[in-house]
Amino acid sequence: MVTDRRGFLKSTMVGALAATAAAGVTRAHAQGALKASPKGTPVKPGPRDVLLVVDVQNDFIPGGALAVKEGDAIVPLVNQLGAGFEHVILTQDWHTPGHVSFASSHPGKKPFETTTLAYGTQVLWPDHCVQGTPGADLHKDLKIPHAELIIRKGYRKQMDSYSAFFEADGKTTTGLAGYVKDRGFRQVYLVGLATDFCVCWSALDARKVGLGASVIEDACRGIDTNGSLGKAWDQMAKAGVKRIRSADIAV
Ligand code: VGL
Ligand code: ZN
Repeated sequence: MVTDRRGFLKSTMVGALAATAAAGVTRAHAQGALKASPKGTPVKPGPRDVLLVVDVQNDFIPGGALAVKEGDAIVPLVNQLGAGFEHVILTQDWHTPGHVSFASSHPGKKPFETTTLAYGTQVLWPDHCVQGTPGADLHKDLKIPHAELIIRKGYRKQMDSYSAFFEADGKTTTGLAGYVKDRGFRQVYLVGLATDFCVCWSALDARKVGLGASVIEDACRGIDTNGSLGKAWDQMAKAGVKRIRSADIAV
């Protein structure tokens, strides 16, 4: 898809159009975005759109317990996008000490290995985002004061929750689907960490509860363990999750 867009941009680089496209690309670069939308007009978020900012927490930032490469690089862009949305929801990974998703809770297991639990395969992680610890705090530079809700997840000791909507059994609800429905939101735009886990699972579940879902690619970063990032994009594409860039949003 990205390749197609590049092809499209190249093929339209003529005359006045070239000037317009070039200006768009320069502007996007200055903002840390990668490419303007080939479809032209960026979309302005409306009252039924909500930005879901996933797990922008210290433990997922370089230096943190489960650092995502360049995790901090998205923060200015996430702030900028946040300012363009009337409605913003933040999520926080929020585990108990000794959580079942921690490798340290499984003798003989190392981080990034897997184990089988009642609800399926669980990737085992370094201890991270333990409730009330600095690693679980939102990144200090994240500035979206008008965010309306912070939803915490993964607080049941025996069950993980990548998704902001349903925990790892696919049934236990976090309450977010009900909240979003009550508020009348129809379309969720996702940014944050990590693309291939909490962002992906949240986007898939958004589709399951009947919402439109768009992942803003350049405002996310992935972990990519055992091919997880490629798999995540495939799954999202199949589920009708749109893969867009920040330049596609008018903020
Ligand atoms: C996440 C692994 C474990 C995430 C959370 O936020 O993507 N990944 N816990
Ligand atoms: Zn976690």
